Amino acid sequence: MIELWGRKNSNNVMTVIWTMSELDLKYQRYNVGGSFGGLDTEEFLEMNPNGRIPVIKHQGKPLYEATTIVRYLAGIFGQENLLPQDSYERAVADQWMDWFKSTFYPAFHPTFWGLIRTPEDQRNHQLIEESASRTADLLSIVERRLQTTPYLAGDTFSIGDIPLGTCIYRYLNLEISRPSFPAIESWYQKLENRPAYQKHVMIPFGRNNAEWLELEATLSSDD
Ligand SMILES: N[C@@H](CCC(=O)N[C@@H](CS)C(=O)NCC(=O)O)C(=O)O
Repeated sequence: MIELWGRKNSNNVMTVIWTMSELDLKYQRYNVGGSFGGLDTEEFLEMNPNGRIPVIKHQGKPLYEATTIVRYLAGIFGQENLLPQDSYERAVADQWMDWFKSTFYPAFHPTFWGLIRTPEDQRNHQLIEESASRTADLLSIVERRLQTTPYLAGDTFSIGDIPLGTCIYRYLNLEISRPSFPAIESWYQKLENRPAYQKHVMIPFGRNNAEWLELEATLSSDD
């Protein structure tokens, strides 16, 4: 049985839960992080000295970094569905995961954090605007890619779609102005049809920090 540490409203945790659900894996999840705390205990820091979620333990061995966990689980359990068999296509899936982490997420994070995780009177509006504008620029790269292939790595859904897929739900459901991205919308509709995405990613996050915290308080440790 795989163990997973992390509150399920964290996008990095969702990335792992969505993957495990696509792979039909059984797991035990512990609610830690955010208002649940628990990231600064000796026991947790021994698994992840960064004090961050998600962390998994598989066969008693800990692993952290969401995309690393996704690659690991897909490598063991996802040969036929999540992991492209063609070496080039597999590398393209990896490329989009790395791009998400190194380029997209740092650009998008201030938008989400500013609007949803920061009380209104403490918001840095200029930072939010710059982040939203940079995010839209980066999504135009994704838009061009998805005009040529149905999924990021090619013809089929793969691990390459998962990290950006978690954030795209949030991006498209934030109260911000967005350029039109028809190819991204059509990719998102395909994700929306996946039961694992509906259950684990399409989770309401509220319209502000107060609503976020209210929703977080209702999160159970059941999946
Ligand atoms: N690079 C790490 C980032 C992990 C991370 O920053 N996780 C956030 C949640 S998305 C966290 O632990 N925040 C502290 C908290 O939840 O209390 C990864 O990709 O897994």
